[in-house]
Amino acid sequence: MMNIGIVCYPTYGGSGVVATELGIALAKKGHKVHFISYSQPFRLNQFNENLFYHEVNVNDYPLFEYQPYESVLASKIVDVAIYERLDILHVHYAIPHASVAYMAQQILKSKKIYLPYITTLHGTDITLVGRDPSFEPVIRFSLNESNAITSVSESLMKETLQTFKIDNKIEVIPNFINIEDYMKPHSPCSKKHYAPNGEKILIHVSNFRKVKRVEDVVAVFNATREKVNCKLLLIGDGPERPHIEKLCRESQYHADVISMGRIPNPMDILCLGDLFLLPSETESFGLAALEAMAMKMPVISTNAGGLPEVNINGVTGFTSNVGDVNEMSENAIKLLSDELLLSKFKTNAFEQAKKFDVNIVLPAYEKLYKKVIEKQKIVF
Ligand code: GMT
Repeated sequence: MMNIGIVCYPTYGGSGVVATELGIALAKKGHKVHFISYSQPFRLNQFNENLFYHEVNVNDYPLFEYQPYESVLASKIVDVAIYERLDILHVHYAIPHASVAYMAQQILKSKKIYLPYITTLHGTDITLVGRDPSFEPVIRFSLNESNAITSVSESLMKETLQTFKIDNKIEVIPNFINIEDYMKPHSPCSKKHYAPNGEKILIHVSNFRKVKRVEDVVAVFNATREKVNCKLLLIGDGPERPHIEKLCRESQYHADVISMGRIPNPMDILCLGDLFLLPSETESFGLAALEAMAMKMPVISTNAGGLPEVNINGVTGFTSNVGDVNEMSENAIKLLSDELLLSKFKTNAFEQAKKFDVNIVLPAYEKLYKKVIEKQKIVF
């Protein structure tokens, strides 16, 4: 069994969710997992004797316009590595975690302790933020220094290799779900609450950032609602939410849209849905789509980034070019007005989700950890 440090963002977002679910799954297998973050990751909401959480607190000082979070995080990693005897550090999201991991590794080396680190790329760390020249040299360096790099999709792996000069190999380990969790009974409220007259339920879950193109969700819903009696549930919160709610209020179908904000467990709502909408500008993987599919929901998404690796066009849902709301609406109407077709797509979505089960994906991470630890023992 290994002592594993995990650094991640605790906020609502795919990378934090994947890091937390990975840590929980590793802990259940008997590994000791130490989360290091600036607040408790929101999905780290269960007890396990193998799970530990180390909070990074940055003290305020009048001199700082920007608090030196990276320095404090590096110091915390050093502390945890020494006293908890970490075998490996796994950082999720390259910025700034990969360069902080490198810094911690160097400090530990000076104390004759060797801590290998693995960087998992999640998407916007490469596709949006990472491209920014103000980050590029640091990202490239800290990726090349990583003892291993993983990417959550083939598409992100290729994009990273095109964007940065990376000499290191990038291993694709896709995101995952625990399919067993999705097979348990869920909803605390019945479908009738949202769809009293048997309306179909469309769902969108995201952090309401521009990249999610939530206005396209509204456009697809409005066009679909013209032909099919349906409701739209919007789950999540973020910078675009006020603008989206304004759009919905101006629509003739405003009474059919429910904007719920963040909910503790999306499964409680996903189990009510008939169709999931994810019209993102870019999506390295689309964990939200996979979670919906695990709940037997077909997906209407774009074909951007890694989405086609998850949502198979014409099988588990449909994929369209970014912004093609007409095609997305036509596909939504086609699915929702044909019970047989909808039921077939629901089954297909579930079957596809099973391929991303934790029991299939987790061993790939464990194997990589062992390989990296063994290799470093030889080098050091
Ligand atoms: O989608 C976001 O804005 C959040 C972001 C994150 O880093 O938390 O999500 C990224 O990582 C997820 C987990 O690997 C992927 O499923 C998302 O596709 C990816 N988001 C983008 O690429 C926009």
